[in-house]
Amino acid sequence: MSLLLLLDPHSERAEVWEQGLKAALPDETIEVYPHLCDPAQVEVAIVANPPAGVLAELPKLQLIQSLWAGVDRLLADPTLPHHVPLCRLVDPNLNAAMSESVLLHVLTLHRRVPQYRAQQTRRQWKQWPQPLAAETTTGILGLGELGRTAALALSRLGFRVLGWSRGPKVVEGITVFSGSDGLNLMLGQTQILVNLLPLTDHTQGMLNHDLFTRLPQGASLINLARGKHLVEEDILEALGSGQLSHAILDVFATEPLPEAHPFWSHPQISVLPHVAAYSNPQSSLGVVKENLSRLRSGQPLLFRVDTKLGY
Ligand code: NDP
Ligand code: OXD
Repeated sequence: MSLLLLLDPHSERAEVWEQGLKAALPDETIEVYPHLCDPAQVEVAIVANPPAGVLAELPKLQLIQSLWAGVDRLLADPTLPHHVPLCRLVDPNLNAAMSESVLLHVLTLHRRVPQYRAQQTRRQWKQWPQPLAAETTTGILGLGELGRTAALALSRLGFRVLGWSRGPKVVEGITVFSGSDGLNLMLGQTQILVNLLPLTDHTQGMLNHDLFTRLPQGASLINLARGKHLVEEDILEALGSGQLSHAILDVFATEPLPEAHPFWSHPQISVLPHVAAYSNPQSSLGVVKENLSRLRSGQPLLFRVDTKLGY
């Protein structure tokens, strides 16, 4: 069985993945795209945002294993071979890294860091009220692997945490909503909204004017999922009108964010270059190994994507 590592051609970490994969699987034949001897020999593709069209050219493919948690770019490839199982990355280290990001950004907003930074530029000494975490309500869109872990971490810190998922669920200490009525109820109480939804036909563009008006005035947004969840003109309008006070954005419809983009210099937007949680070769290759062994022994694969639902 031959394995093919297929990465985004602009990946800055291609070498780390290649070395990690070869060290984790010393007995396998591993090729790295585009240096490929015979496409007909490839049975497993280990991918991170591969160029569109390549997977369709591997006639013996039996497994597509994503090194990313989100598979929206893979599913957007019209030539993706849908008969081949697609599995995504789930990894405790990714959950831990994402929870750190969520805690960092929620605390930043809760303790008014952007406001104090702006005061500093004006040499202004002004102290604002300091509510405790228990007096602040955070709402998490998406209570999957990453959202659930982050919600629990916020709750441990004392925040009141609400969460929204597609189906109803129970998460200890978190008030969970689902459906559009549930979303309304959650938004009406949410002061800091965190997006950790997958990008699907249902979630694309949902961070829009209509959603912002359902939040209390002065609420803030943290988008750590995908740029296409957000309608860019609508966030600019909501910040300008005071409906929202600040947005921390880690992901963008176009990445890297173009130099001339208005987000870069907006005083109420903090821009981060898609760094909320990196997939870590050391820990995530464990999942790859496990799925290879399951494929060989005919056991059910871990973390298989439902390509109809899109996550
Ligand atoms: P999961 O698939 O584990 O969780 C997805 C959650 O979203 C589930 O709770 C699901 O509900 C909910 N959901 C999906 N569709 C809907 C819908 N239409 N309405 C309401 N809820 C919905 O994903 P992960 O937690 O592993 O990852 C989430 C996303 O985070 C990834 O898709 C990726 O885009 C992003 N990400 C960003 C990173 C970064 O560095 N910025 C790093 C890693 C991931 P239910 O539980 O009912 O199925
Ligand atoms: C992912 C990401 O989906 O890094 O894993 O965004």
